[in-house]
Amino acid sequence: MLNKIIFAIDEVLDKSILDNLFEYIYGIKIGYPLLLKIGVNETINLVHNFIKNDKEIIMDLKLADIDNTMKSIVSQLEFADSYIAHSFIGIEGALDELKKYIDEKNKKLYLLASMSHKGWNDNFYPYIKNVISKIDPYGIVAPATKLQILKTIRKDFPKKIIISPGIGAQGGEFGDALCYGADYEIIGRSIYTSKDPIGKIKEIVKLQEEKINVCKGSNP
Ligand code: FNU
Repeated sequence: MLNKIIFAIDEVLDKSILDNLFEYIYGIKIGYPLLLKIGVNETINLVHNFIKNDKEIIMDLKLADIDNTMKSIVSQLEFADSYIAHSFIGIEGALDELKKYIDEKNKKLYLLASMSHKGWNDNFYPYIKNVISKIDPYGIVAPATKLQILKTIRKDFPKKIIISPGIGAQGGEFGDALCYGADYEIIGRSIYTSKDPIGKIKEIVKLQEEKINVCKGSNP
């Protein structure tokens, strides 16, 4: 079975529902909404089975600060495997030290290359591309709502893991980002607002599989 979903948990869920989704999920993405609603310890309890069984836990706080502050944040969230940071903050005194710190802890850094909302300005992409090239993160976040920029980012970084939000609630179609170069699709509301999250996730996996079968071998 295809295992290409990173579940964005931005809402408090029943632990049993989450555990039932386990086999369909590659990883979990956690951000401010959940951390602020239930706190760090409750969050750890909620995703305990995923931590124990080595599913990737991605901390999406879009770090964008000086090195010392970002390192302090990461040090308090060590249950995560990976951390997302903004690229626009630049290298010296920010991403260089953060990358070193995350490497020392054997964790992973994802850098944002472009965002999924309409107002994000991709004219800055050449600058962001340069930062990403120099920092050499584990992975990149790129939007499923803008497939041409996703395709460009994949071309520019052929070996990086690309994770892609903007599917379902934000308008991207399930499976499209996988066809345009993403390794995983980040999906939140489409799953957790569904009355039947398990049924919904099964349906999404099927749609992803169908899309991949069509685009496989072709070059969208
Ligand atoms: P859903 N997210 C996003 N766009 O949506 N990290 C970005 O460009 C980005 C993100 C996150 O819409 C967003 O914060 F860099 O409910 C949310 O947690 O499917 C998730 O991806 C999308 O959730």
